[in-house]
Amino acid sequence: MKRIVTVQDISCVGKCSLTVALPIISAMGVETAIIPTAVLSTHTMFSGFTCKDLTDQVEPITKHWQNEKIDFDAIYTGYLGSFEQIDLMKKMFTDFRTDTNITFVDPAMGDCGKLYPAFDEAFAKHMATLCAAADIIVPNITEACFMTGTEYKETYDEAYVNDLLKKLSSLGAKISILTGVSFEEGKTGVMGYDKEKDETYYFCHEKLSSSYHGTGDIFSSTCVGALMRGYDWKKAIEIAALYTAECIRLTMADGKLNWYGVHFEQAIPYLMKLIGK
Ligand code: PXL
Repeated sequence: MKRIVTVQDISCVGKCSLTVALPIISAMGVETAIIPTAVLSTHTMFSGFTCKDLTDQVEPITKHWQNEKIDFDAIYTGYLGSFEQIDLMKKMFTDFRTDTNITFVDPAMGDCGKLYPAFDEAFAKHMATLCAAADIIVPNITEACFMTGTEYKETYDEAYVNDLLKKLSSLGAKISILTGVSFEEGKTGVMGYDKEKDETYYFCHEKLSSSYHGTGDIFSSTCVGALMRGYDWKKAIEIAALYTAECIRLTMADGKLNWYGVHFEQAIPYLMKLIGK
């Protein structure tokens, strides 16, 4: 069985970061170690959330693991809350590098042209330095624009997306995957670029009319799980996109106003079918 470690916050309510990564990757049959970077009462889109920072725990935890010679097939970072946490992750990538493992960065920082309340442009530029150290990165268009200093556009063409992918690749990652890429009404998808093979791949599917919080984390977690199950990155993004869309479909079908997160739990049987389990 493969073992990964994911490093992100625990938002106690809100179905994002560790509370989706841990169940999804575990359900995919992959051992999932965690480093919680902070404990929040909810994610930061709520007002009045509490937050206990755990940055000072990261080094003692990783040092212990090094003493115990614990290694990981993937290191996956999500929402990080400070410059210091980004720097600690860069160190962790170096300290835990093996001949075969992968580093996967979801630079969770914003959406729809805006950064989340806790972040500014300097933070996005610093996150770009973590992306530079990763094998695979999965920003959405907003995050990619902030990291590369590109103007954010609501409507765009393939040339704009290709340009963004090239700029992301020049940061340093081997494979750059842009989420939320839509060229036609009613469709959305993901577009990836493998710099070593100079290969681009676009997977698109039906666009659902609602958008929910935490879907980026669901996409990334599923992608890591699928990579660990042996799928190549192109198949992994297909599986992740289809599962995320199904989570949204089930949430919409529920009919009740859902002001946080999606019903990812109810879509787990579908995910198992996607990975042939
Ligand atoms: O899903 C991204 C995310 C994760 N963690 C926290 C957040 C957010 C998005 O707002 O606030 C704490």
